[in-house]
Formats: sequence, C-alpha cells, structure tokens
Amino acid sequence: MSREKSEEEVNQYYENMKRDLVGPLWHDLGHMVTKEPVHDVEPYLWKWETIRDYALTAGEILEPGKDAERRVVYLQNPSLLKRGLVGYGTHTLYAGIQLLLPGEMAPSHHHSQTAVRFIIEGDGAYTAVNGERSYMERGDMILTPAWTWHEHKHEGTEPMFWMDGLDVGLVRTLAASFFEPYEGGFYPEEPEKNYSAEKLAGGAFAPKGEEKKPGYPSPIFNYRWERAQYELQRLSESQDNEDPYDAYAVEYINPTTGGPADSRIGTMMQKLLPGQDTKAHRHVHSAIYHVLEGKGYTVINGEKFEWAKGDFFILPPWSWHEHVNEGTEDAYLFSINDKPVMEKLELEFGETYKENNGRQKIEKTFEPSAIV
Ligand code: 1HN
Repeated sequence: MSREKSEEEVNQYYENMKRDLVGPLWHDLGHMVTKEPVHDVEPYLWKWETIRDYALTAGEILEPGKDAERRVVYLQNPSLLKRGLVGYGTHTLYAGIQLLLPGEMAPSHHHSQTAVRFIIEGDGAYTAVNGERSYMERGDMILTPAWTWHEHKHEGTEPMFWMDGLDVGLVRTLAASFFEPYEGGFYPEEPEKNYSAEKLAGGAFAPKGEEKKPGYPSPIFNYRWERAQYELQRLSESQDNEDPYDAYAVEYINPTTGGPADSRIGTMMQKLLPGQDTKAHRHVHSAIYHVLEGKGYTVINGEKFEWAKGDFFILPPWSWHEHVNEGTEDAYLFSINDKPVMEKLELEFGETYKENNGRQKIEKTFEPSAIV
C-alpha cells in the first residue's frame, strides 16, 4: 500500500486530532501501557519528635468534638502534593498521628474509607466501633472497617498518640468517598468492653506468605501487641522462619478467612534481631512504615533512610528495598500496605534483587527537605 499524504498533510492531521480530542495510539501506547509500574510516589521519612511536637501544639490550639472532628497531623508526601493530592502518603494510603488529651472525646462518624489504628503512646483511651469499646495500649492494632461507626474517648491521665491509616487515595481515585457524622454525637454503647481483645485472645497472625482460605469478616477489632510479640518471639527462635526480605514477619489476619485482618489495608509487623539485615525486593503494593522499636535503616532504590523509634517512612510501589537493624536491641517495624487491593484486582507482582547477594549499593542518604 502506498502512503499518499504529504508531510504537511500529515502534520495537519495530527494538529486536527488534538483539536478534536482524539489521539494516535501508535505514538502513545508506550506511555499508556508501560513495561513496568510508573508512579510519582517519592520515598520519604518523618522523625517522630517533629510530628509529636506538631500534634502537642495542636493540643493547645483546638479540641476535638468542639473545634474539629479529629485532632490529627497527617503525613504529606511532597511528590504527591505537587499534583495537588493533599493528605496522600502514597497514591493509595494515608497516615496521620492523632492526639487525644485526658478527658477529651472525638464524636462518632462513619465513612466509606477503611481505617486501622496503631497505638504509639499512652493508655486509658478507648475506641468504640459500632458501640463496642476497646481500650488502646501501645503496640495494639485496631480495625475500623469501612462504614462502621467509630468514636474515641480518653479516660486516662497522659496524652494519647496513635497512628491512623486509611485508604484515602484509593477511595478518592475510585470516586467512592462518603462521610456521615452520627446524629446525636455518640453511638449507643454496647455492654461488652474489650470483647474482641479478651474473648478472642487479642489477635490472629500467620507467617507472611502462608496460604490463606476464603471465609467471612473479622470478629477481632483489637490485635494486641502482646500477642503479636509472642508470635514473633516464637518465629524468631528458629532461623527456618526467617523471611529473606522481611526478616521475622507476621501479617495480621482475619481468623475466619485466613485473609488480611482488614479487607483493603494490609497490616504487617516485622522483627529484626540486632545486626539482622534483609535482602532487597520490590513489589507492586506500596506501604507506610512506623518504627515501633529499634534503630536502623532501610535502603529504598539506593537511598539510605535512617530510622529510630517512632519514625515513619514511605515505601513507594515497585521500589527496591531492604531493612537493617543497626542497634543492639530487637527492632520492630509496623506497616500498612495496599496489598489486599492489588491481590483482589490480580495486580500484585514482585521481584527479587539478584545482584550483590541481594544488597543494593547505597548512593545517598536521605535528609528531610522542608518545602520553601
Ligand atoms: C478518621 O475517621 C479518623 O476516626 C482519623 O479517628 C483520621 C482521616 C481521614 C478520614 C477519616 C478517626 C481520618 C479519619
């Protein structure tokens, strides 16, 4: 077949296409269907002291239930802010640090986002989920599944800090966000207190990667730190249980399904023994990490992110990463991820780093950079 158009006619053709909002796939296929995941999620790290100070100062400025729905300082990924995505840690996940002071209450509401909480500091406050109270202690992981009514109240004497993890970016992208306050402020209390934590022994965990069976929603709201720690202690007694990429790791599960505790946000706790390091791998799912205990670093795409107790960092999708415990004590890393969603959509995929015995070359060390 002969090509009969002059260069000028062809150029005009492309100009006309733009005007009529159609496009030539023969030019653009490579941008639409990339050979590998393309994203604009930067890795980043926040120091605990910085976030804690901002939260405490918020304690002097406003009160939940009076001036605000919740008193939370959220983590803002700088690369996503450039696209106007406010409150994004990764393209799918949000994390914020909530402060509740003694005597304060945060009123009941519900939303289509699913939420998990991880308790950082303090005790004597509870979250009520559909009226069932669960008192929060350091290291606990609490579920607030999408659409459940939830409120918080502090009956203790010291400031209480916890991390909220929600699938804000995912729900926004899918245009599926709904929010509603509870009329009357607080949901009627159910008689049982700490039911899920006490009657159901405070947790359900499985070695990372273990095969899962299908079933029903999780009856556990509060996955107790004591139980997670016990499980990790048991695993770390034998090197056979070591995961090459995540050290000793448990995923919080729904005991009735064997699947993830929350249906959209994955939750994991890793233990690294003093001096222990892992090999690098990468996967489609992204994560937000919180350092419960310890001191060390994570290498993300050749950049060293040094962390200590309380810090938070972003693991972007499809990024090489390995962890190192540099301290003399055990390190515990809690993380939330979007793996359950990727798995449900059959998009999850991973790869291991083959060179240099699985260790990346460190090219630079991360420094937080305030936006000016
Ligand atoms: C939320 O409901 C809570 O209930 C905290 O404590 C943070 C961030 C975005 C959307 C809903 C809470 C939140 C949130």
